[in-house]
Amino acid sequence: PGEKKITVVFVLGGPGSGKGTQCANIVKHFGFTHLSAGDLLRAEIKSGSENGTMIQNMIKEGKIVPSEVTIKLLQKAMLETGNDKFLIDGFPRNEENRAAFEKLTKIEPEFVLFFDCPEEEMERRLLSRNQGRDDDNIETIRKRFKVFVESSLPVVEYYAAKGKVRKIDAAKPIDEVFEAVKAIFAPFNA
Ligand code: UP5
Ligand code: MG
Repeated sequence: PGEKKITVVFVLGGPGSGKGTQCANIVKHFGFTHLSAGDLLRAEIKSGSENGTMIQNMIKEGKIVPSEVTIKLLQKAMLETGNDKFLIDGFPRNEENRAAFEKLTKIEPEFVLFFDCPEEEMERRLLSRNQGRDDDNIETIRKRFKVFVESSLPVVEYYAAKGKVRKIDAAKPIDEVFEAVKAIFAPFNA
């Protein structure tokens, strides 16, 4: 009572499905703050933190970093912004991430925005991204796809069973994907 309600949307989808690209569009139109768990972890590596080497090795192998590390970074970023509407991009990636976030923050997502894209299209995008990411090589990309199917899709299924998933065809051009995204966020335009 009296507490400001925090709105969280989890943005999920395979590697290269367009999460970051579409989050940038949502921020411009709907006043959310974009928190990419992957970006926060990469910033942690660059900062020279004691966890940096461990995080770097896990990302290179496409593995999921322990939730306590990721959740701490997300919580810190949420507090720092002062906003009350967040897009959490690329998290939770497994059942343990999901349960730990809920337990520690008591936050339930408003809904899950799920970008559905075939692997061959995601692979094409990642191989032509050229942003110097350590994990954008074909060996790591295959590992990322495997982890996504085995560990992350079950999280999407968990929320689908609760009626919370808004699925988007992410194989279309960027502007067409955003038209579909806009329709889902329209209620937040008030
Ligand atoms: N592009 C985008 N949309 C397009 C479209 N509709 N048509 C054509 N091209 C399109 O897009 C990727 C590329 O495709 C870009 O060049 C873009 O222009 C183009 P982007 O928006 O960057 O896709 P995104 O889904 O964000 O891809 P990303 O590679 O960031 O997804 P991942 O989920 O693989 O990466 P993330 O940074 O979330 O995680 C990286 C690693 O960090 C994980 O593998 C894991 O090791 C670790 N991690 C954790 O351990 N825990 C976490 O909670 C999060 C990450
Ligand atoms: Mg991304």
